[in-house]
Amino acid sequence: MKNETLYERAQRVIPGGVNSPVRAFRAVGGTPRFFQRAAGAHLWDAEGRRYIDYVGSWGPMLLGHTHPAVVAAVEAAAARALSYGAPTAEETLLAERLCELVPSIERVRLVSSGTEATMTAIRLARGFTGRNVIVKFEGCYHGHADALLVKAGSGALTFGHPSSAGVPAETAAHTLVLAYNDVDAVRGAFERQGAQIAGLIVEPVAGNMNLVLPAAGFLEALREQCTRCGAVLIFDEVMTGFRVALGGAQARYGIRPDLTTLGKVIGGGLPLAAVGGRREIMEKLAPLGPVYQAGTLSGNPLAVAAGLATLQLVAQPRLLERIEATTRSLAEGLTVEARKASVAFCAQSIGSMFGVYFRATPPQSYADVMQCDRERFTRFFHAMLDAGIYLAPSAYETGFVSAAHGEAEIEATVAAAGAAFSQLR
Ligand code: KE4
Repeated sequence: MKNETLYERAQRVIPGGVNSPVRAFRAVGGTPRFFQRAAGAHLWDAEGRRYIDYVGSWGPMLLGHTHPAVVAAVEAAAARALSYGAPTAEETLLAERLCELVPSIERVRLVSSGTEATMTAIRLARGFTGRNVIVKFEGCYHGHADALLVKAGSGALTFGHPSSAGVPAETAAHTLVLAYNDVDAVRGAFERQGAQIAGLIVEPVAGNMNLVLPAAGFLEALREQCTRCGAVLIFDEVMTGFRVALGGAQARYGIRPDLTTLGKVIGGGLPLAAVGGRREIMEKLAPLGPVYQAGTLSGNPLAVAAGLATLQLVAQPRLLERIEATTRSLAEGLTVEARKASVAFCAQSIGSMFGVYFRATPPQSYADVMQCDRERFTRFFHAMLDAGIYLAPSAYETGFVSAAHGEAEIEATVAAAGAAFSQLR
């Protein structure tokens, strides 16, 4: 069946025809691809067309699609039960594994989405400190909890305004939005309002305004200011966890946050996320403490089985290093092709994440990202899609490479990019 037909039918019953906005291709135009099957580095759409996949379900598919060991683990779990709504030994095994792989996590609560994890982290920071103000950064996305759907206020230090309808101004007023990588702005905010700040949440490597790396000293400044003022430092590693390094960006940059949120990879493609960190903060959570949080399907046995199988494979020696090398060769190959075509373009990678930018140098800030040539990205995106390369349908998303991407996939992608760049001149 044609993608267009499926899209028309979907729009009759699902808002925008999709269950998550970015899937609708609104940023790039055209018809979303409806997929029917995936294996390794590849996807097949409803028309039977094959694509090399660089979205990877927005991060979870680090091992590649339908890895046999993960599928077998889910099948075995499903044969026993689909859900209990009661504790299982396997949830403890996964919790122990997360504490082992991410040492800043002393206690961890499993939930079903990254949004739930960050929403809980915010509530914990407020419950632990008795304060209300939350600091976040422009261009960082932490899911769609009200407190985090906030854009920068008019002045650098004025409180936020809702970035979505349906979020009360009173809610947004407790959120302060600063510029990513702006250490002076962070120091200023903590100088003025440090005693009111409950917590600061950050993507330690930003992946939701395209890929933006932390500037030297930025993460250290966040740690220093939160420690000085007794605010909770929250690393949102839903995307960076196990992609930037086995222990997450916190391991790569040597910063110990107070709370960490995880998701995506730890569920291996099934709905599973987590919030964890310092014992004295986490033990504020019900049923031990006064901060309420709950979930019917939290720790679902199929998702936990997928997560345990995934993490066991991800922790294999040199696997992440190999994927990092593949990702680096992709970024380098794309850059060489753009230079041959004299197109203003650059690419960079960290771990198994990569960013492509239609500007001369990698962006250091949200403002830099906004200067990227979106029109050229859109033409590039469609040329690559027509060539069977599935990139994220937005100039403001990060690309993901998996263990299943090999030389053949990288060579085919770089060749397709060479042809696409030549059309852009
Ligand atoms: P979910 O609620 O979508 O599971 O996670 C929210 C979230 C939290 N924190 C970070 C750093 C995230 O990247 C995300 C979700 N990422 C987007 C991709 N940019 C998910 C894709 C989508 O919204 O459909």
